Amino acid sequence: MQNPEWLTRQAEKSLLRLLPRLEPVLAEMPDRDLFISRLNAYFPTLFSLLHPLYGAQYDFFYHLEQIITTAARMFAARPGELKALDHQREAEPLWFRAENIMGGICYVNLFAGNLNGIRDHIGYFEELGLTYLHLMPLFRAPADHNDGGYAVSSFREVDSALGTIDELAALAAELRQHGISLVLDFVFNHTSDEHDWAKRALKGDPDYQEFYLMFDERPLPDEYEKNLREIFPEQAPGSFTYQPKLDKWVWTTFHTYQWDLNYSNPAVFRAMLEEMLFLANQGVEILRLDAVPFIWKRLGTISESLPEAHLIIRAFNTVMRIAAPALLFKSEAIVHPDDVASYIGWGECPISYNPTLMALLWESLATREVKLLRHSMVKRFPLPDEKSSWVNYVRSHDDIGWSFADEDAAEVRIYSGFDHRRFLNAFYTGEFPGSFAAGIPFNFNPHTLDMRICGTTASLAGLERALSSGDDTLIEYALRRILLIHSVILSAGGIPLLYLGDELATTNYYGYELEAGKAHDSRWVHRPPFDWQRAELRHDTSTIPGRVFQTLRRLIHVRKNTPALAGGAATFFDTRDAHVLGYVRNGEILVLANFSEHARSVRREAIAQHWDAADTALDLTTNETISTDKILLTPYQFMWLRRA
Ligand code: OTU
Repeated sequence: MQNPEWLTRQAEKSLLRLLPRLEPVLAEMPDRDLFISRLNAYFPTLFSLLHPLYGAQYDFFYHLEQIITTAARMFAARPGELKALDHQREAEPLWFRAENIMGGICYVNLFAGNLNGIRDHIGYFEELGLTYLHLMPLFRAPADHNDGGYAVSSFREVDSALGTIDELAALAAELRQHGISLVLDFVFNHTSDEHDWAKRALKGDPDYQEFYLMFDERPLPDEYEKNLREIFPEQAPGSFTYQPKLDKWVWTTFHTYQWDLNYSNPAVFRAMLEEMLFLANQGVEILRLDAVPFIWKRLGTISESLPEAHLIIRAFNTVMRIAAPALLFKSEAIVHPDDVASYIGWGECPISYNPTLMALLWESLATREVKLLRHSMVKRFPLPDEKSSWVNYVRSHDDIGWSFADEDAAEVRIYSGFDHRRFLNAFYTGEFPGSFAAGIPFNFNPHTLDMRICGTTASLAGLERALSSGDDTLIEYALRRILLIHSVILSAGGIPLLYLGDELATTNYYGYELEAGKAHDSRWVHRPPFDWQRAELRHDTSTIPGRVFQTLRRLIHVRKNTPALAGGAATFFDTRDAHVLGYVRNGEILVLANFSEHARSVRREAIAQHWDAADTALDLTTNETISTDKILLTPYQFMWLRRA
């Protein structure tokens, strides 16, 4: 590590050397002054991030020049409309923390066939109140094996079955006119083995072989593997794949056809920067950075969340501030909560999934106790940086992993995280006696006995089994569980993210077992084709989809019209009832949530320290006024209370 003054001096010198060399690009730029002023402002930071990564290479300055030239060219190509958005976001950088921000996520083909289909359904997004739409990977990818699009063959071409890149840009603009920001994945840890770079590498091009991590012999991969985690032990055991054409082993953290990029090569950083700016210039407002922990490797370590991974993301972010400042990063790290938090911040990823909350909502439904959820949130909900936000969700397109911290569990006298995870897996696969859930296993690892869970929200919450039992009480409980966990993500601080289809209480889709390319991956059980016939029932609250849809819609409406639900802070506290979660938002709204199928009550003494209770309060979720002396909660009831 160089000392800071030395770095500052080197940065100044480098910039002076760089500026004249940029002249050919700058000369064409009508708004060159803006670019230069941003470059002046951010170059020292960028230099201080890139130097520890690449400074020791003899041609560091060459790469620096390439990186800045890329930024300049992509800035020059940025459409005027998006430059206007840049100004707007710079003036209001914390727009994403507002109470009215509401997210939804879907696959283009499964939800609406293609990009034009998505356009046709903008009305549906508006009906729900969405302002943020995450379309899952929609780029060109191998036909059969593509990990649901997470094996990208071109970051510049939309899968031809879905549409074209121009249609994507047009869609982004149209969504924006409707107040909806487009969110896309940036799968930047790896490319598919059909990406042009991989193809060139396979043909023997040494420059492109340097884009990936390749090994001539097995001993080194073996040495690395001593410390690596297997992500898909069933479908893709190990972390390296032999390429007979090259007689080399290629690093493949995920599937054999997903080749990890080599970020120790600055040419990879530059090339991926260009792809990222290309997407920013199509009108994407938020990029979900996929699998952030894995982008840097070092022998003798687990090669996850190494310091260099942070430097790379920060460096990308800094270039965004120069060339496309409207763009924001969202991190996807489903790891120990300390590591999740390590990516969050204005200079790195201002937005992050909150997998700890997600997993512990399910943990609380299984145990009917909120102690681990409450304790973990007291410790971990506060954001490390004011200029950031959680994305709160109840499930995603991926499996559910029990990524809570064992030390948090021990602190609430759950002494074996291992045993607790085994219980949760038994519960959510329905094996545990009395379980309501109909989940299915994902990637059982016989060595570690680790396993994750798949299933739609409705099936995990008990609706599937309740419907087959025909028992009205069980059906009622299942619906209440679905609404309960959504009420938390809608009222805790951060962006609520709804997996589209869950608003209709969609149960598991077993048809995936018959579909080529899906059968081997049980995550497809919770990625059902969107059922538009079922959606028709949403207007009729006497139906199950109608009940869930209209209740969620109402909650979303309340959330969007309650400024006290903005921002990221929530004060979690002990309600003195083991089953009732409680937190206060911005000193104003008291949220209570009963995680059991029994009536519970919370006494005024338990809340008085945390919330200034009057004798009566208004429950914003029902518009009913209640007495705060002793607050009664029916099975699975939740309340958002404001002083009457
Ligand atoms: C992500 O998930 C995506 O969300 C998955 O759909 C992809 O298959 C995968 O990357 C590869 O691109 O392991 O089980 O800590 O846990 O990135 C899902 C991060 C995953 C990983 C996460 C990964």
